[in-house]
Amino acid sequence: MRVKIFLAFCLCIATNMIGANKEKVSDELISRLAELKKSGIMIGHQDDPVYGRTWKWELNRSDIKDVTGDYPAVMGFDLGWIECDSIVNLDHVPFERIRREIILQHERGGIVTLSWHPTNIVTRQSAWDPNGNAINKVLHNDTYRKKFEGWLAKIAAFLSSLQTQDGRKVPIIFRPWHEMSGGWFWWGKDSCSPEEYKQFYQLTKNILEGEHKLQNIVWSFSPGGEENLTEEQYLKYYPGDEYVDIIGIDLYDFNADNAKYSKQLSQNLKVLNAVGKKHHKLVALTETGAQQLPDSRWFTNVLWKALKPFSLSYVLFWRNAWDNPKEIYMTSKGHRTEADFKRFYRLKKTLFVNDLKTK
Ligand code: BMA
Repeated sequence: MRVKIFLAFCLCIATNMIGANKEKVSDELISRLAELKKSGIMIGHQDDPVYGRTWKWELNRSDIKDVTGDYPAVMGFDLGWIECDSIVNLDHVPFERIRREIILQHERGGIVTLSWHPTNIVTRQSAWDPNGNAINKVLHNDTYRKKFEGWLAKIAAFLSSLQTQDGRKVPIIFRPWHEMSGGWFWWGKDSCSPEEYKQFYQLTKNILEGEHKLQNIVWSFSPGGEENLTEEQYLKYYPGDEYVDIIGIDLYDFNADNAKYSKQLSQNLKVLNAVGKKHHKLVALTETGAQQLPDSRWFTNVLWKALKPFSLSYVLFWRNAWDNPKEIYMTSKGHRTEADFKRFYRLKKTLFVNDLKTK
């Protein structure tokens, strides 16, 4: 009997020790991202495997795979409308399908990043309604605080449902409350003060990790790019080193103004790299693209020339919207950029999912 008690005691100590040393899956992802950065820049695409320029909802398809035979290293998905208990997101992609694609991407060795465009919590209009003083209400009014906590419970349920067959949680990069330096979202610069924004971001993390005990989130902070950005400006809404793992910017080549885009991208990435070094954070171009891709050599001639000098974790191209021909940001079969994208694919430093398998 005594021997049995002793053995049980040892087992208990051993289990606790293993538990204490066990790394969070989010920390494993952060270490892996730091390692991968040494090999090159991972290429990503929003909604890549669920629809493309000329198709939607097919399985095992991707505009990038149609052109290169390979999936992107990073896939982005959006959780907008999960807060309303909708079964599809704001772009009509079923959440079941998103869950499935996240797990598939993880199993093939790829990375996943999630954005969230929730409806305005006060006005119930879209994410692009800056009215209602929503951040202040979530922070100081019990009714809205409760409502927000309810929303995060739904996010938590979804994130904790991301697991492989053997029960391991899938780590993801979560990028909530993005582009706050612009005034178009209800969490943006015209709707709250920088202090309120920081508290709101911190609250989000504290609830998801403190109350819901999620351990699979890598946190990303991504203001919009700006002309002549300074470090101080970049950090205006920064919630703090303990809340953020990856810093990024969202910057687009709108109106086919390649010169303006290249100049701004280089200048902004310089600032971002300096901030990343000082704060020991990974750096990414968290959203980008040339709207409608009028320039057939844009990928190698414009984007890559600007990106090449920098050490970045990843770049995420925005979606080839099935519902809006204006929102085309990625190549596809038969598109004028197809040949150039193949060249972009073959560059040693651009990483797609096959390049990650062994790493
Ligand atoms: C925006 C646009 C919208 C879309 C949203 C979420 O930038 O692409 O059309 O609904 O992202 O994907």
